[in-house]
Amino acid sequence: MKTALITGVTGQDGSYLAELLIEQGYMVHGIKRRASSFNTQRVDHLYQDQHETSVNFKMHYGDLTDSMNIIRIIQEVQPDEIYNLGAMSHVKVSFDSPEYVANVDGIGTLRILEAVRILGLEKKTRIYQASTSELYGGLPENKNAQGFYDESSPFYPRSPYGAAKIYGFWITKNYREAYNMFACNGILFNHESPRRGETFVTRKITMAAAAIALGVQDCLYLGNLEALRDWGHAKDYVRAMWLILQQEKPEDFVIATGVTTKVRDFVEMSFAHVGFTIRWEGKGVEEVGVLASIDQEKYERATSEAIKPSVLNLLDSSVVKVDPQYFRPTEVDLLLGDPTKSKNQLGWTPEYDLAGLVEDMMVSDVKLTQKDILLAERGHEIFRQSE
Ligand code: NDP
Ligand code: GDR
Repeated sequence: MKTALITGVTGQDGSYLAELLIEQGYMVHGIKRRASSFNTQRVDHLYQDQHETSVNFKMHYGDLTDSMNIIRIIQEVQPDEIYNLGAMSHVKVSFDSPEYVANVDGIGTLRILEAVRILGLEKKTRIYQASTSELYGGLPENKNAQGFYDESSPFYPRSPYGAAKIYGFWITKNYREAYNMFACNGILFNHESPRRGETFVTRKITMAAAAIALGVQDCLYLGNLEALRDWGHAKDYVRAMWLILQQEKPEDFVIATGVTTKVRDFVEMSFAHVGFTIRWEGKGVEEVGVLASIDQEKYERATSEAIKPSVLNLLDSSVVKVDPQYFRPTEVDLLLGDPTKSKNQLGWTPEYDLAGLVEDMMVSDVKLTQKDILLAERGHEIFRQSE
């Protein structure tokens, strides 16, 4: 039985990866942070009573800012594979806490690599580092001749997050070259899912589209509608992480779909799921998305409900508005990855396309909103902070 250690196991990717590795027969250890409220919702279904005999999932309290803790956990677990997914992963928030991000996302990676070395596990332990398309910064002149970013495109990070992750990228590569360690970067483009954090743009959109359709929210406020992202499904992307560590030689790989889409188009696709057509009016910060029509059949299919009068009242009103507070001091305008190397060498192909991703997220968020409405009707208070 192989043993894996996942940092960031309570996050979107960590939870899907833990499921995948357990399915593959691994003993999975995860690092969770101590918090004053529950932060393990994404992995609660994997929890096992540690008194059982055949336990294959275990969590340890820890933090990537704490070297001693990292060394102790790795010493105890003796992992065959480490997936370093822990990070402060929100690009906009990284402008508010740049030092913390450097510590966790940058130096945190060093702590993992150095712990493996200190413990003499260089030969045994393979390491996956969660690198990111944010390293490219979206500079048009750095794309390859076909218009994509690939493994040899130059980096130009545009945020404290990107700057911290670029250290993580290079220190991983350096430990591979300096100490002959099996340490690899997956340069993953954006990937989303029903488990995506609520403040990333796709999830913010699908949650709002569901809430507006069900009559519990009037408007969705967004920043840059023109940004283009190469969006895939997290379930497909964690499979690529695993494949990267199963290769004969340690190498870095771009994981992407090769298709890029505007934020505004993701908005249209999400609302279309519940039968809403959006008409854009105005320009710049004055631009609004007006609810132009509702397709009754589609609405009923998506919600199993008749359209409420309060929802019909929204016709011709602005259900999407631009709020400059969501603009970033420096923006990454366009990301588009070339997955040729991962397709050829890893044999990786995504199962979900963008339509399938939107469908999966919308079905889940409609259900979640209906559950919230039901609970609220029965007197339970629901607190969902929309950002
Ligand atoms: P999430 O934000 O969903 O999860 C991040 C995880 O890191 C959470 O488990 C979080 O814990 C944990 N974490 C945060 N700070 C610390 C810390 N100081 N010490 C230990 N753990 C910490 O991110 P994703 O799952 O989406 O992404 C996984 C990784 O992949 C991240 O490193 C991200 O930067 C990177 N990445 C993500 C992409 C994407 O599109 N999703 C694309 C490319 C790279 P808690 O739950 O307590 O907050
Ligand atoms: P990103 O993801 O910054 O690409 O980082 P995010 O979903 O936050 O933003 C994508 C694009 O949408 C624009 N945008 C908004 N973004 C947010 N969050 N909220 C808004 O209201 C909004 N309106 C428009 C953004 O400006 C941006 O252009 C994600 C993270 O998962 C990183 O950890 C990961 O490394 C990269 O993807 C690849």
